[in-house]
Amino acid sequence: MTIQAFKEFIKEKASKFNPESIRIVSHLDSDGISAAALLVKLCQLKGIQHTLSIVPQLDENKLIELSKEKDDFFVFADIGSGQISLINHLMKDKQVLILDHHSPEKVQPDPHLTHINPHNFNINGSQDISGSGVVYLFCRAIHEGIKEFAYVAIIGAIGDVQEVSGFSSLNQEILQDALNSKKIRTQKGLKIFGLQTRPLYKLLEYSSDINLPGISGSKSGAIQFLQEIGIDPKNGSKWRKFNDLTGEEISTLITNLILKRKNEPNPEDILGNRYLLMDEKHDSPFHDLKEFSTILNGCGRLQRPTLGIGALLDEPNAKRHALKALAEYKSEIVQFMNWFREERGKKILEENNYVIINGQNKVPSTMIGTMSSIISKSQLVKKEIFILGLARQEDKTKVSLRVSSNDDKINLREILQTITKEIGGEAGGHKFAAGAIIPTDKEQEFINKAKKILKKII
Ligand SMILES: [Mn+2]
Repeated sequence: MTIQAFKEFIKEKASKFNPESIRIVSHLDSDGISAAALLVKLCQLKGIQHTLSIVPQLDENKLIELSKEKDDFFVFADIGSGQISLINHLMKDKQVLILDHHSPEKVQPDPHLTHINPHNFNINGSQDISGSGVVYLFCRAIHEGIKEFAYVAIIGAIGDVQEVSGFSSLNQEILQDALNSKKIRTQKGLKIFGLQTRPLYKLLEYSSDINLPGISGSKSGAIQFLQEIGIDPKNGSKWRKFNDLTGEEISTLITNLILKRKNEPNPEDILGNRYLLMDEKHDSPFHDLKEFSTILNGCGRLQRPTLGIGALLDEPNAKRHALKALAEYKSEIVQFMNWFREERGKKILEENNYVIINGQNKVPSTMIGTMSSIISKSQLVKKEIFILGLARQEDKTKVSLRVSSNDDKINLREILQTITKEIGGEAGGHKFAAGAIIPTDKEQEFINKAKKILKKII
């Protein structure tokens, strides 16, 4: 019922959508970039003029700035639901449409504002639909031609970590559109991180998400295992990667990994879904939608989101440059992960159940969330731990909170909101990945309060 009501609501709002030109304002991550690409496509299909801004977040200053622009019609995508009262107040003279899936601020939108958000229909916006998914449903209600691009919303959902052994609810419906359009196909594959990039033995050695007895954490164990099952880990002097394996070798590998795990609760848990773009060659980085999503994040973090949009709209030049951005992004990540390792025991604060990284001006604000996520998923820290990252962004400080735990009761957004309510700033995000913007002179106070709260949980 709720899904039906949500779709009816979207349909009704879509039927009234008839602007000559729009200003698209979207979020600087894979989901936001995917959302923007869908809106650009809709504008192309409908002959609507458009301009575009991609922003790291929507705060008061940004809204004041936007309100002074000459545009009459704004579409906020994957962003805006947390700022209803600011938008009510600051953008009175504009038409505003919000297409978002973040937890909304509990405020009635003024008549100049149309707010479309799954949470208002009891649909779980952290899992069942992404920002680009909401945009997709809206665009689909206006023009059927957008169905060709359903896979773009799948990339966005993957970017927001909504794919957990498949998709649920509205995401599942969008996936069906993507499959029907024959743009993508799905395939069961190994779900080990770094499949495209790491040498095979490292892939197995660093398999932090899944346990491979005798192999996880052991270089010699990984190499010996490969030799035992008849897969040469090397080709001449070069370490082989997963992509170098033949089809037969891949099935041998998978069978033997499952055998190795015969005493684990779910031996087959090494297999996950892959979503593959039919038009891309099998060795193209754009072939696998998970990898595509990483490329979009790279474009965003390097402040070149339009390359990501171009890549989604299949522009060869943009795709070429997006790959360069990905390479740069990866080397930046390596650089800041090295910084993290060097500063342990120095600037990094570690206690039983938290790690606090105060990056100040040393870590870019566009990198701190990614770093916190990577650390929380890595073997650098133990399980059941919070990762709190801070970094300066112009005259403010950006905060990211992650957790490596499967405890359903933990709600990171609420933790950050509790603190910002006391010391100022704005918090948003999701249960398992949340962020905030605080005044820089409150950094220390924020850290002190966070320590107290985090100590009490887990
Ligand atoms: Mn999102």
